Amino acid sequence: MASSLSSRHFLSLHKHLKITVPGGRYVSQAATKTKAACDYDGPSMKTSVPGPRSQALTKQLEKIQNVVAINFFCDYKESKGNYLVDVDGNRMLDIYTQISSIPIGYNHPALLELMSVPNNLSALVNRPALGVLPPENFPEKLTESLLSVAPRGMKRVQTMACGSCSNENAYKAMFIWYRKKERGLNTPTEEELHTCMINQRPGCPDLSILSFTGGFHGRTLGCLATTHTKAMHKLDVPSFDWPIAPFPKLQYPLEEFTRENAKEEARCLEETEDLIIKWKNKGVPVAGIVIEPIQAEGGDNHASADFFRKLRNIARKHGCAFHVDEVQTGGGPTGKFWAHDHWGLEDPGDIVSFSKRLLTGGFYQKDELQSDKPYRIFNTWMGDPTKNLLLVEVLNVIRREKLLEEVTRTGKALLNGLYDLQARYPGILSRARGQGTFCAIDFCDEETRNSILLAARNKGVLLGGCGDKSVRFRPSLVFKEHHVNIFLNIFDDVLAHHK
Ligand code: PSZ
Repeated sequence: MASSLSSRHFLSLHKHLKITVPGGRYVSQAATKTKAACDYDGPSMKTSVPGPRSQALTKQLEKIQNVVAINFFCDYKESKGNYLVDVDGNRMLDIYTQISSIPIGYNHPALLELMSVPNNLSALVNRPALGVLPPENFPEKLTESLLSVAPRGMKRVQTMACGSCSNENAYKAMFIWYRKKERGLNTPTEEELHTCMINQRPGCPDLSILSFTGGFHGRTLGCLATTHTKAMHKLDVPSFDWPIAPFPKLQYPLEEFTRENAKEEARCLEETEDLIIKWKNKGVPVAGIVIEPIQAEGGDNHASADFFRKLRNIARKHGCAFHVDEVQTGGGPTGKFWAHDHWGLEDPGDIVSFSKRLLTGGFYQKDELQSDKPYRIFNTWMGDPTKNLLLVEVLNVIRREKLLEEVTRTGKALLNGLYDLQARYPGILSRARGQGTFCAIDFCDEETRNSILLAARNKGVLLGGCGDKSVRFRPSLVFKEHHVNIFLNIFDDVLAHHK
């Protein structure tokens, strides 16, 4: 499919992109020498993906596990910067980064150096039960890492192993907080202590967490009750009858549809408040509201800062805890460290959960959400202190290299590039959207999306799908404008040759 717009039009759309004509090639600027040392200079493909070695390994693993989701096998030693290398020697520009969880590229020298310090070896080989026997430097490393980027109004953080278990425990913290409020200074009754042991009321009270259509908060039992992305994730698993409010369905670009979008958001907020009242009247009050600042798995759905500010007020008004799930948005991809920083609130939430780019899972909480008794929010590992060591270095690199500013700049180039492609392939692409490099674009249908993703991968660009027919961009924070141009050129070729 050839470009339907003239090259001149193409140029005038986005002047700041360095584009040459004819053919609308996006020019890749050479990386500076220091950067090149921790990055390759482009994709390099030897076989189609998965190649023969990956296929052989998949057969081997098939005897041990379900392998249907395996894409290919990786050579993590050879991977570097923005490039993931596979076991067949293919080097791909990685714009998906292990489902959005590599903060500063593969094998960053600062992290390799840290792990080569002999003193850190004992931390690697002796994984502690952090809730009972933490190492000496644990408070110091938490202060240098997670607390140094704590959301406004939060001074307490609890680490956990993964995103799901962070949310699962955060929900428990909200329920415990809610019952503490209701009980006041009274101690639990004998009846409560007895009935909770047999999963009955009043010890196991009727309380709920309000979530949103299209939300994703994990796959463990409690989290799954608030996850509403794919039926296959939920089928056959018993769940709670908790309220599910509509997440706004906005039109993009957001700036062009402010009036329509504001109306849609007002409708969703009104329905949310109605549900809170309805569940209270049913005797199942909403203890907490959980929401992603940008719905990721659900298809990269955005809502305005105004929507979140109003929702936060609704939570406060009805005495519900407000849980911001930053598992996928946290750690800088939107151009601010937390996506909720874009809301401009002094009091953005009562709980903020994280994982992925933060390397360790966990959640920040307001003082009053902290449980009063030991072992109520607890498990064996409660995180992994080696991840805190690494996170200190990751945060140093983010600050030193001003990576959040870089993300904002790169994100603009990426989104403008997507607008260009969408204008040139209107039959295939639509709804380009994003904040920072946290971008997405829709395809005409799922089949086309999937076939273009595979074709792009064979040309050395690794991307992920989300929602029904979207492609999402989740590069690491060291993804620069010249990487955007490499992507745009390859994607343009793939689109031009489609069908
Ligand atoms: O298919 C899956 O299970 C996937 S693919 C991407 C995710 C899960 N994301 C995880 C995630 C998330 O995006 C948000 C907003 N909240 C919670 C989670 C759960 O984190 P993990 O996967 O670490 O349990």
